Amino acid sequence: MASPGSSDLVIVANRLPVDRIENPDGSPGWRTSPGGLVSALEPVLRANDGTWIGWPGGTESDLEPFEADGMDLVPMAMSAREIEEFYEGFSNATLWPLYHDVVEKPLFHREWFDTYVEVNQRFAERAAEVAAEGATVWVHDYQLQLVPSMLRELRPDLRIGFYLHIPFPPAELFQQLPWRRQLLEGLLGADLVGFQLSGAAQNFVRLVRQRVGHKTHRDLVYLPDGRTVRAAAFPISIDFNLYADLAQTEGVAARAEEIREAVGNPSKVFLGVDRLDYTKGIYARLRAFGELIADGHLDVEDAVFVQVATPSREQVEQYRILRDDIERLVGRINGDLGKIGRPAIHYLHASYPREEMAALFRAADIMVVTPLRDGMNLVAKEYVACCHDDLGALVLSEFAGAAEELRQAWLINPYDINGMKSALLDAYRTDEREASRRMKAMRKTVRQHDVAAWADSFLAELAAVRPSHGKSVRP
Ligand code: GDG
Repeated sequence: MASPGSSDLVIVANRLPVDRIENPDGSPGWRTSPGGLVSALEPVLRANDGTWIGWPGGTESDLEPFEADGMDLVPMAMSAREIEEFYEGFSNATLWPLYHDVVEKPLFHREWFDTYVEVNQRFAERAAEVAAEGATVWVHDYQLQLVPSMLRELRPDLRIGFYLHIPFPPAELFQQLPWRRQLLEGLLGADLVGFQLSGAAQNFVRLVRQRVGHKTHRDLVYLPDGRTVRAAAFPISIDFNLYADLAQTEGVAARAEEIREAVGNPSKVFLGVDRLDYTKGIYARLRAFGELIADGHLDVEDAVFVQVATPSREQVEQYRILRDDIERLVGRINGDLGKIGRPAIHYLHASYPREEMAALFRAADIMVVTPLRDGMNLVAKEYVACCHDDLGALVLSEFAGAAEELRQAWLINPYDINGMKSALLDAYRTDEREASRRMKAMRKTVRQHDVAAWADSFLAELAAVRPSHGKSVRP
């Protein structure tokens, strides 16, 4: 057993919550990158001598642990080859498409998996050094599925939780993976395996029964060594108050007005905000909007679509192809249907500060979220939180995890273009009473189930598995 460190709570994630910046004196520094996960975990990390282990981006080596915003951060170096094979390769060109319904063909390369094993081993070793005796270690996401079992091997005294942010596929798809058994066994190193939805937890338990041969009962897996592993759903959320408050600031209100003005003050603004990813259904949604204009149901003087596509994974080939496809489509729709000063679609390939996002949400009458498959989709919840006057309509794919909670959205099947067109039109034509009835209900749901509640419930459940084992984490 490795000798223990001093942290009672260790977060292990592919990325550290920081970005490289240049200090005023020219020296390199760090800035914490705000995100839901950080804001939810920061208070628990502080209360428990917590440490966050992850890759800070880039290929710098010789990085020393440092503190940022009161959090202890342990940077993991990544070589150019590891970025290519572990991150862009196995994580984002094998697992990502496989876990998202194979909407793109997953690529299977043996050397990518070997590098995935190496990188996971290094993360596990670092966590084993940092964690105190009996500490809680919470491992995040698909890049690190082998870490739980590797870590348990090194430190059987730890309480280990794992959370998957993306969907967990049905057995019929997961089975394709040449390394299916290794991944299942990797996850079984945890005491608690958390998923966005209960269907994913059920997929996992069924696969463990079929492929690894362990006994299972409901959400429990019984291991031969007497340990049990629980698989359950913990739908992730956002910091509701942060978005609700931000949307009501004067600056954001004024900027929202400016945005509406800039797009020609149409009667309705449609909005899409996504990482430029083939799972997000951007192409189909823009096609549906374009057809509504071509059919004469919508007029460019009256309705405009703003699509923010945040640059993402630009080194992965499928992402480059997707970008070209979408840009060709936007060009064609605007070329065929736009007028001088009145493009049908305002397309922005860029990323913006959070205030600008809040202003866009506030400026939008109809938020269009149409993924082909999505673990949760936080954008849908952020929009709801920003609709401070209860107005605004959400068109939401049934295949986003968020659809299980946001039942009052206009739910659509993103593969059904006609269905999507009629939902867009319905949302466009809805009266204020109906929009407000739906939005009120959704705001109540997101307010009650915010990201702090998510983190608390996961950690409480983790503490409840094997209560006599390990220290407990203070809320
Ligand atoms: C994965 C799962 C699951 C986007 N562009 C900008 C920006 N964003 C922010 C959004 C939102 C986040 O990034 C994206 O989260 P999503 O949930 O929508 O999607 P993924 O990135 O695919 O996240 C997903 C999530 O993990 C959490 O478990 O919900 O299903 O796929 O917060 O607002 N933020 C800023 N500028 C941008 O340009 N500031």
